[in-house]
Order: sequence, then structure tokens, then C-alpha cells
Amino acid sequence: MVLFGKQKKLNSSSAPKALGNDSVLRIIGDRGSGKTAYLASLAYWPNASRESPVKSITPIGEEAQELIDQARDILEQGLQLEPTDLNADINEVKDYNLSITLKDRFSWLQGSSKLVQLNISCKDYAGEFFSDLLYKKGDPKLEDYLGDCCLARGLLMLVDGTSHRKDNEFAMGMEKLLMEIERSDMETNHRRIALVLSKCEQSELWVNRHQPKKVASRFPKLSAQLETWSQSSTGTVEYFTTSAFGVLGQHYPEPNSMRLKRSRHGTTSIIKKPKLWRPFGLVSPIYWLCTGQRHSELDRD
Ligand SMILES: Nc1nc2c(ncn2[C@@H]2O[C@H](COP(=O)(O)OP(=O)(O)OP(=O)(O)O)[C@@H](O)[C@H]2O)c(=O)[nH]1
Ligand SMILES: [Mg+2]
Repeated sequence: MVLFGKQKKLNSSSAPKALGNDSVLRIIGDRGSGKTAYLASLAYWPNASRESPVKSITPIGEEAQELIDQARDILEQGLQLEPTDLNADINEVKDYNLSITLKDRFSWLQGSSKLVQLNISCKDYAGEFFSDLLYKKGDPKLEDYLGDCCLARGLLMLVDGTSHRKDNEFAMGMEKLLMEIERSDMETNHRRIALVLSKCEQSELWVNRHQPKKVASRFPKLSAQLETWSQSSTGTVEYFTTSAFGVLGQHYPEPNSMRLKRSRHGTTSIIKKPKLWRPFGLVSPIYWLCTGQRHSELDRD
């Protein structure tokens, strides 16, 4: 990760080049797992709490600005995002640059007074990539995607927490990806994979939001796959819960989402009360991917 002092400003042309290895991320996951909603909510960062350890999130460059537009024009209007296209060319995949600034006192709590800013670049693949992993072999487009994926030290695997009936498929897809990672000759092998369970404002997931491993245990095969990998390689895995939409109310919270459809593929929803939209748990996995340290306050944000 590259740490910038508070004064140092990034501009759109210098940002990607200025980023260090640890801040280059890929977000992967099945179709509809919520990848684009996650990134758009992160960039928009609506209704931030005063107690949040996050001071600000700044999109850098035109592509990240598009995320804000998607959040404002689609999610906030109570509409659904379009599925992301699998581009013919990996170089056309949008690479979003965001600068996340933590409040000083929370940076200091982590034992480093310097740690103020996380500057990330994150590619949002189409979910088709993940299913292609399972069903296609030797396809040049897939190979390009895999090669690109292996360039990032941090992988954020987003899984719709309500799609546990697809555990088997996810485990098989992950197995293929891990084999590819192990084969790749990137000089670093200290790879980090964050397994992030999305849509955790849903009541059955929300109750365990502070025990991400428990939520991950709904996906026993996928979790076992990742555990085996982390034990047999220098890679590490951590678990997180998140919701791009969040909940309403504090004492008896209810999901701030309106379910449109629920099937074995998971849940499709729209935001119920856009004015009260406050996501949960978005920054914590990114912090860990960039630093290798868990931030307990971000886990609760
Ligand atoms: N309930 C709930 N629904 C969500 C959440 N995040 C995303 N969704 C819904 O999940 C569906 C898919 O979201 P997307 O962000 O488009 O998913 P994606 O992973 O980018 O999908 P592809 O681009 O097709 O790979 C939409 O109906 C979203 O509104 C969430 O936190 N809670
Ligand atoms: Mg998408």
C-alpha cells in the first residue's frame, strides 16, 4: 500500500501509477452477488455516521465518478443496476480509483500515526467471469482475465449471503482460481483473499454480522477450500460481512431493502428508503486487504 500524507493530492492521471502493490484489488464473485452495488455505495458513501472511522472517500478520475453517478441515478432512485458486461478485452474493464481517508484518531489506534489514507484501484469484473471459470477452459478471454486477476495481491470475493445453495459451485470456481494463482509466477505469493458476505442487512444474516466466520459457515465447501489454501500456502484469508444498503432503525433494525426476487441464485433488491441509506461494513475488507491488519472499528461501521 502506498501511504500519502494528508496534504498530498492525487489527480486522475497520476493516481494509478502512484499506487503500490497492496492497493491493487480485484473484486470477483457470481452474477448478482452485489459487486457493482458494493463499489458504487463505497464511492458514494451516503449518510455517513459521525462516529464512523472513515473521514472521507474520494473518487479519483472519470471512471470512479461514474460509480457515483450509478449510486445517485440508479440506487438512490430505488432502481436496479444493470448487470456488468464481460468485456471482450480485459483492458476495457473499468478500474476504479478511490482514496479512503480515515480519521486520525482511528488511524492512530491502529498503532501508526502515519496511516491516514488508503488509495485503492479496484477492477469490477462481470460475474460471468466467475461462471466461466467453472465451465470454460482454455478460452483466451478467460485466460486474459485470469492473468489480470493474478496481478493483484488483494482479491475481494463477494458472495451473496443468501445464495448458500450455490456453495458447491463457488467452491469449484474458487478451486480453479486458486490453482491459477498458485501457478502464476508473480513475485509475491503473500496474497490476501477477503471472503465478503454481502446483503447482510437480511435478518437471518444481520444477527450474525459481527461473526463473519459464522455467516461464512453457510458456505462450508467454499470456506474449507479457502482454509486449506491458506494453510498450505503463504496466502491468507479473512471473512467479512457487509450490506450495500444497510438497515433502518437502531433498536429493532429492519433491512433497508425491498426484495424483488429470491432464488437459489440469491436475492435481488432495491433500496427501501433511499434517504436513510447507510451501508455497513464496506471499508473493513479493503483495509485488511491493503494492510493485512483487521480494524475492529471498521468491522462495526
Ligand atoms: N438486499 C440487498 N441487495 C443488494 C445488495 N447489494 C446489491 N444488491 C442487489 O443485488 C443485485 C445485483 O447487484 P449488482 O451490484 O448489480 O451485482 P453484480 O455482482 O455487480 O452483478 P454482475 O455485474 O451481473 O456480475 C441487485 O438487485 C442489487 O440491488 C445489498 O447489500 N443488499
Ligand atoms: Mg456488476
